[in-house]
Amino acid sequence: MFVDRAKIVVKAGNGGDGIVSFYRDKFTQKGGPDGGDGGRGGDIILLASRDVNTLVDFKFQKHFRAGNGENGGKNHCTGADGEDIIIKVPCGCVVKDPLTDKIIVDMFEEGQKYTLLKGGSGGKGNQNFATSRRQAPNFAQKGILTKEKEVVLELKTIADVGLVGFPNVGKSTLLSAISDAKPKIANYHFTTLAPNLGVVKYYDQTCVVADIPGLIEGASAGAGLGHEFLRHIERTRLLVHLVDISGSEGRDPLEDFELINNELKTYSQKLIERPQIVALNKCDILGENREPIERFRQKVNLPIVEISAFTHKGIDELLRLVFETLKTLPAIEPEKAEEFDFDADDELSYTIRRDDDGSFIVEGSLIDSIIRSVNINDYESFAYFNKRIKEEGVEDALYARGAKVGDTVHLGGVEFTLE
Ligand SMILES: Nc1nc2c(ncn2[C@@H]2O[C@H](COP(=O)(O)OP(=O)(O)OP(=O)(O)O)[C@@H](O)[C@H]2O)c(=O)[nH]1
Ligand SMILES: [Mg+2]
Repeated sequence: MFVDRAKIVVKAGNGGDGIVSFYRDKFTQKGGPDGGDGGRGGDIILLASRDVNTLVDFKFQKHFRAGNGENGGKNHCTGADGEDIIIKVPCGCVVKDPLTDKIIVDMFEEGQKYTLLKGGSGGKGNQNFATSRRQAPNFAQKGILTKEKEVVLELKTIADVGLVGFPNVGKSTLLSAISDAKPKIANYHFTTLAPNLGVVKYYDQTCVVADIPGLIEGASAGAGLGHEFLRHIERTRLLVHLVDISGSEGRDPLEDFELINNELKTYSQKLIERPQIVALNKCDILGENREPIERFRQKVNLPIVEISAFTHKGIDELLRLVFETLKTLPAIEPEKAEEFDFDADDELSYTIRRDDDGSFIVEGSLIDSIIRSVNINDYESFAYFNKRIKEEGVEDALYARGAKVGDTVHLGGVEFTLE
């Protein structure tokens, strides 16, 4: 099964919580704070690898969760970090946001790594919050909780040359003649159902050639296997347009040629502007009859090579021309990533609940975000914290929930009295 598009669900690890603890031993009744920090959550990392060439694995495994950081321990112990998850994707895998269709990253090169999601930071234990005035801090920070995200993976083959043409014109035969690839070849239409790649060597040069399923009239509107596979030659530098010049199936080679070009154009202007070399295949069938070749040459003003993928006639000339042309063409560039922030759409929110002892507990991403940007040890910073809480309407919300002056409030691990 060839799969070139998949949607996966990923989640980085939560940060572990910092803890509240005080040193105790036989001789020390009230030791200093020794609550350790939480560990960092694991990241979700993508790795481009030539070991994989389809996205089929993601049909079966769609969920990836990195490990959570462990909570801190007594005696200044930092919690263990969560384990990263490395997801192997084929080279040429473009990662997109399903909501905005923005390109997050193009996994272009073998070995390329990309951190898709960062694990949540661990919270600080109470060991961090002791000051000369507050020797027994009774609070610690929570770790950051991460959210599940969806991304779309789309495989866009990276090849130097794309082979296009009608079904049965000999594209796969040509690929097997010039490269190490062993595609299926047979005398019927749509033998090739998924792109085949082959590495072609010519003296000291190499290039990658992609053979795709045959196109027919109306492919751009879904006829035959449709034009879906043209995506796999979008990133080529050069097209080799194969024509059955023998007309062995009773079609006119010139009409075939124009028809395929029309389909390319309908798919994308860029594709029709791509340099083309025309390979007139199955010349062996024509024998001495040069009439169809001359007729084609009169009408088409492009580099034309007469070949037989079957007998290998003209193959060397074709390769020479292909490599000569490639030298003049710019390298393939990865697709540009667009500015994208996974968390941009996350609404910062909070909830208020009442504890058994009557105190109020305020929790949520808004509180986490405020508290993390504040150093509670520092007076000015703490004043900023108070100001933000007011500005965001948390104080009003507390009063609306029935809180009164003098009530205790727990907010992001900080305990204070409403005044
Ligand atoms: N006589 C002759 N037959 C050829 C030549 N090239 C290919 N063939 C035959 O044409 C038929 C189709 O070849 P394929 O290579 O499968 O054609 P294709 O273009 O890949 O076809 P699809 O994958 O269906 O699009 C096979 O029977 C080949 O043996 C050639 O140069 N001369
Ligand atoms: Mg084929």
